[in-house]
Amino acid sequence: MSQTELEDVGIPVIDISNPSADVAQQVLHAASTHGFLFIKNDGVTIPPQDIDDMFDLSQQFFQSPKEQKSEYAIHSDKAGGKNRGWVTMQGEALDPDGQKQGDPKEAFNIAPPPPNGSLQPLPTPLSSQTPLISRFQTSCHTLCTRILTLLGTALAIPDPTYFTTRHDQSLGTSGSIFRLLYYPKTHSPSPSSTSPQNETQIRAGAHSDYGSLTLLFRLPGQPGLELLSPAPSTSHSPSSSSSSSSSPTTSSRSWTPVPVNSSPSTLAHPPILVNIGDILSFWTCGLLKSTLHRVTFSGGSERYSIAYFCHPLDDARLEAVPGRRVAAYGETGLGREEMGRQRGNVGLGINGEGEGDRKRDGEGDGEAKVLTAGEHLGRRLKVTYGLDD
Ligand SMILES: O=C(O)CCC(=O)C(=O)O
Repeated sequence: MSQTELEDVGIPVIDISNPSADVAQQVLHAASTHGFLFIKNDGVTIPPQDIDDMFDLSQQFFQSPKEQKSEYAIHSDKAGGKNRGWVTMQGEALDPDGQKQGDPKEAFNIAPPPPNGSLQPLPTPLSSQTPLISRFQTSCHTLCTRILTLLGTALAIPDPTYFTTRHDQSLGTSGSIFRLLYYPKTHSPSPSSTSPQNETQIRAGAHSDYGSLTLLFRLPGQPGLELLSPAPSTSHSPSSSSSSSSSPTTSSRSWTPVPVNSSPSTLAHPPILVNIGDILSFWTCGLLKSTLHRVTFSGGSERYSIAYFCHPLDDARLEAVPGRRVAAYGETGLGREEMGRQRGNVGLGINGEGEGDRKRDGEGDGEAKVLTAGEHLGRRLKVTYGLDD
């Protein structure tokens, strides 16, 4: 059996080591219901020893002096430019409306090397481990490419390489980011502390991911990730498109924990958590779910995680992929609603575009503006970090 259902959230663990039409449908089903799935770790594609070594390296880095980390501040020239480098505590807000203070966490962002180029400048101790970092990035990208191939098969996209050519890192630059994350203890032992040790805090605000796929690695005994349960299922048929009753309600949705290892007794290595990002939602008219998630746990604990945010090449256009299934979903109420949310996140109107965009770009009335992946990421980062263009 290649699929194990988790009783708590129902996120399946899928074994993709023997890809088939059935496995592709399993991946599509999870991606279009939860927006999350676990991939069974085959022990080879991303070797468990590399995962352990990356966590050790990450701990060494985050425990290094603050002055050393801040020399490689996020977006700085020294760290290699935009979206690369160290994010200090509360240096970013994933949910700027809900988290006025910024997220209580640190991060370090590493971009893939450009074609024929080398890795960005790295601080100690990361600089002494560039073979491990490069290998890890490449392994993550290989796994993402396999998942994208399965999704393309299940969606019956006429060009089977549609997704993978748009993620071929030898052809150009992309917004992909390999990210080390550290959530330090935040409680103060002083009796006057306003943040008691056991009080649960939001450590990464509610957000969906900006790229196409995210791989997430966590440590056993360090829970905290929660996803917003899917909207109640309503009719997906095109005929429901004009009915307001096809819109999901949010009242029955709730935050649900995502386990680190769903089945420790049967899985030798924790499975790799995968979630769908905004770009796959754009490409599939909302059929694939870019699900809101967040991190919460008590201020008395610390936590590490590692993420690989896989993005298409910067010049990839975010228009609906060819194929009947995606086109049909785009006509449904759920598809329109999701596209409205996605377009709103990047300042575009629902069917046309934002006022300023149409005038600036001189496009036709009512014609929806198509962003490239690079433009989309630029708009998302602007909100997260308050960056200028
Ligand atoms: O740390 C985690 O488990 C999740 C982090 C996350 O969702 C993110 O950085 O986008």
